[in-house]
Amino acid sequence: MQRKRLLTLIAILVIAVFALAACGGGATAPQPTKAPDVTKAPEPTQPPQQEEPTQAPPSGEVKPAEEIVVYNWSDYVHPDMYKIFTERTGIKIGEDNFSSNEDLLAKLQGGATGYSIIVPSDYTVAIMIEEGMLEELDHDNIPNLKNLDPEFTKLYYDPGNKYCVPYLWGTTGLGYNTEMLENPPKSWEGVFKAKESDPWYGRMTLLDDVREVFSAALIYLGYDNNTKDEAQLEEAKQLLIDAKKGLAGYDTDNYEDLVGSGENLLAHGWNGDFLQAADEYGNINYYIPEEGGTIWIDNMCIPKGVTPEQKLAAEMYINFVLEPEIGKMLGEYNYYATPNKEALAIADPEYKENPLVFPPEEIRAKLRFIKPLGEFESVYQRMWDEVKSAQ
Ligand code: SPD
Repeated sequence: MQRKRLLTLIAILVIAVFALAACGGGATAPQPTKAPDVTKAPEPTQPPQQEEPTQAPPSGEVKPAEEIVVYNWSDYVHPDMYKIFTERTGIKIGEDNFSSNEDLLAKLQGGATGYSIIVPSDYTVAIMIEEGMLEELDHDNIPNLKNLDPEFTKLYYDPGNKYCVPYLWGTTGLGYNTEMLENPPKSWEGVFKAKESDPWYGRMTLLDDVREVFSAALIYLGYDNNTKDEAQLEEAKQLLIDAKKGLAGYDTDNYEDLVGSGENLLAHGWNGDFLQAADEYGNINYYIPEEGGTIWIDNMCIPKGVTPEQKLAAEMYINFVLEPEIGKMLGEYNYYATPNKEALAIADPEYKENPLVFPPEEIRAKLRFIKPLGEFESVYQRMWDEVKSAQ
């Protein structure tokens, strides 16, 4: 009898200790936060195990298409994302790539069809909505919209996410080879007025992107990067023409690899592209020059002209991307910032505390959005053509 009471007491004590441990009752010191090292990658994320089906196709007459094509920027998905989605839904995903918002716009305006999801940046979404180029989203098919940070549901170009869902956001600045360049230029002046004695002279590239390049030049000159003042634009154009002699070229597709391999030392480009390449080459860093840079939000949208079946499959894919585990996997792999608050809640500290992915307030204050300019967009394009064709 006494032994039985003793055993019961021991059992209660054991259960209590386990319960306390499970509740985190054990005292542990908070981990100190350390500045993230951009040259070292966090461990690749394990593809999440399926807990529940992504989303049962809504009952009704429409069945999702068997295959859809996403028209996206290159290197902008986690390598397992499409596979996981296909395993869950049976819907296959193909991908085609564009290099700039202007290329995407021109292609669709030129009548390209076959894409069920496109990924334009903020100002291009505004243009596409204005031109009636996007389908309205059926929010009933995208219940994971609730996972978006509220900040991303009130965007100037699409309040209430009527036409699109933010995918990732990032910044545009300069990346450099840390082994071959000890002191990269702090100011855009080093890019636009490079001297022959500068180690990066002739070994740097600018993005092949009209609005990004003019934004950098206008920010350097102290002007609004969305100016409609032709005299300011002329000045920026002349600066860009004079800067050409110090450039290896304009490049949007391989600039980070050319910096990593040491062929170039410095490049204008997107934060996540440099940080992904830093994983591969181990010798790249990224920064925003002292005058500032640009900030942007890329979005998943459905172009007009898709079939109801493609639209449903596209909405299922958008809903899938909004799952917390998928959002975490996508952001951590690409080193771009997720707009998904539930993904962020479960993300690794190394990701969410990386100031090159989530810039601190003093840097945020120096970042500018590229805005839609209506008819005036053609003035930028004309000046860009003049820059590109100048000898
Ligand atoms: N490799 C993915 C790059 C995505 C860049 N999109 C942003 C463009 C902003 N002008």
